[in-house]
Amino acid sequence: MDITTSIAGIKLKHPVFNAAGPICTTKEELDAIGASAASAIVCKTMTKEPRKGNPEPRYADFGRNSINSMGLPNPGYKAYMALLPQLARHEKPIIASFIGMTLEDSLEIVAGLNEVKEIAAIEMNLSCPNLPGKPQVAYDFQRSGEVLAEVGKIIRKPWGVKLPPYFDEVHFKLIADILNGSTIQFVSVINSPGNGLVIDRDKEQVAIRPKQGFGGIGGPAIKPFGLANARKMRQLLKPKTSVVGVGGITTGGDVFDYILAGADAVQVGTAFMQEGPGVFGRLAAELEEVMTAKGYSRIADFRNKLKEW
Ligand code: RRO
Repeated sequence: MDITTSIAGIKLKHPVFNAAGPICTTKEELDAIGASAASAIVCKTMTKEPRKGNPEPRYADFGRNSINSMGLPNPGYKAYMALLPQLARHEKPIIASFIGMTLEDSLEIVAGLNEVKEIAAIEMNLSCPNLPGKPQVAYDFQRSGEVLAEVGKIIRKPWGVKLPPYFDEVHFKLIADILNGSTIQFVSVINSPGNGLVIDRDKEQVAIRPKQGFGGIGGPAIKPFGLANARKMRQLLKPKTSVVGVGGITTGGDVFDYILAGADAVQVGTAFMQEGPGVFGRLAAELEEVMTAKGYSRIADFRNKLKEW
């Protein structure tokens, strides 16, 4: 059995690693991912300045799903420039996630990350749903094109973007055209669909405090949208652009589905939050079980081979 894969030319032992977001902010948290079976380490999306994030409670589970409005708590990019090299001993690719509040911020962060040799790739987050008063850049197609062009001029690492879900055929094509005109080598789809609402019925209250209870949704509830966006990106992007599927993965069967739909690898958010770092090894082992049952011995045997009627 060979479940190796690659994204943006970077080899991975298997397709399963963590999504930027849950429990990947501090050195201890990142070391725990390094020590786990995850095939890569992604850090919490970093900003130019350190941020405390939104007021608590800002994360809640509902069944196997989640709602969050963390508001980007992180120690800032300079702290990660010092911290990420310390993860090199885990001998797996380190992926730095960042977001700029302005284009100037993005360029400053990228200039810094360029200098850190231990960073294998950079994921630019265009889709944080939880900043009060700040729309998601990826829903503004013109601005997305401008940011991709300007960052593309200076970035010196393999890089990609984290996108929100799109729900309209026209929007899939618009964003794909912009991405195909950029220098990105991978997309991660999807970020948590924004502005969901979860209610605690006993308390007759919203589940989280920020933004009147509105937040990004994770878990199996969003898997059909994650799958659809991964598939559309695979169909519309240049073949050499890698697709990383994210959204609602809780079993090896879910990993299989994403790869069948065209993903090269997958990231896990809510299930990692709920289960801890053991989730990565469990999902990789379960993927092997699904492949064995189906008679497949390599990822390429079924990647992007989803049948239509
Ligand atoms: O920190 C957050 O509130 C957050 C971010 Br940056 C993101 O990209 N996605 C999300 O669900 N939460």
